[in-house]
Amino acid sequence: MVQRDAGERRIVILTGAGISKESGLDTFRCADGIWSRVNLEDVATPEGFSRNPELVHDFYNARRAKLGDPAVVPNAGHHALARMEREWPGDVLLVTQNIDDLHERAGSSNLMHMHGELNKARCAACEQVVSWTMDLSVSDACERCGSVGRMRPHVVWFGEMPLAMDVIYDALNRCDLFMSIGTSGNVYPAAGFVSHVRMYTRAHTVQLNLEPTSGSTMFAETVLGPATDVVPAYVERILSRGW
Ligand code: BJW
Repeated sequence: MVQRDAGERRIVILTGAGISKESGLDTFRCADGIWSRVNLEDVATPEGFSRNPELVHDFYNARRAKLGDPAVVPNAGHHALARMEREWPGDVLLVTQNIDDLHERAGSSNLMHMHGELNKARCAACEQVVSWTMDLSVSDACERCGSVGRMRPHVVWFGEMPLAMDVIYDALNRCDLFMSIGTSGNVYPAAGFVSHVRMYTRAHTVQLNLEPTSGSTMFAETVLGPATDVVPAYVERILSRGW
């Protein structure tokens, strides 16, 4: 195999709810996680939104308000990934399943929100996406087409197509290192990225997570621990001596 120097070596990083846990945001599938309190079919499917849009708005309004809490700030894991993007000489693409904006606030800019963004809303009638930091309600009107009651959170629910998949698969196909951080690997297509990378590239694959997951054996390397410890340490290792 032709070895490429560091300036040509590409990194793709996938993050999930675990990286934001120590910033005060809940994960989904931990014992005290979001799905232990609400029924995902009610709040995270298009059918749930059609049945009861007020309930879905309440759910996302509460999470948007929590994200706006001054105590919720990026942690050492987010900052380490921003450092990786700044200091690694090759391409670094950060793909997050999270709808929070903690990666941006830490300074990451080459970033794809594959499950959408909490601080945006979308008109279901005309598909216009707008910045939205207040509560959303069924009486809000679209500023572009004027439809009332069609504004929804700009998030990807079960049965909907995740965003930017062409850009993401293109990066996965060309990467030399794939890192998966703070995700249980329960939700596809993100859960399938590691097997895709192993099938189509010779990239090194590493999982950084609090605990083993059902997909841990798919990774060449697993590092267990809280994101605020293991992510800065791993980034330091990559920047000082590669993988
Ligand atoms: C720490 C830590 C610390 C804790 N430090 N770590 C079979 C094959 C392929 C697809 C499917 C299939 N069967 C069904 C599907 C489709 C479905 C799916 O995957 N279902 C599964 C339940 C099986 N997928 C979809 O529908 C997706 N779309 C799709 O496939 O499109 C193609 C298509 C469309 C239509 C027809 C046919 C094909 C869309 C998925 C949308 C997911 N949406 C959600 C909610 C919206 C956003 C929001 O409200 O926030 O996204 S669900 C929820 O799960 C959220 C998350 O982004 C996502 C992933 O969760 P994540 O991040 O992994 O969190 P957790 O809680 O699960 O894990 C946290 C981890 O962190 C744990 O492991 C902890 O240990 C760890 N941790 N503290 C480090 N301090």
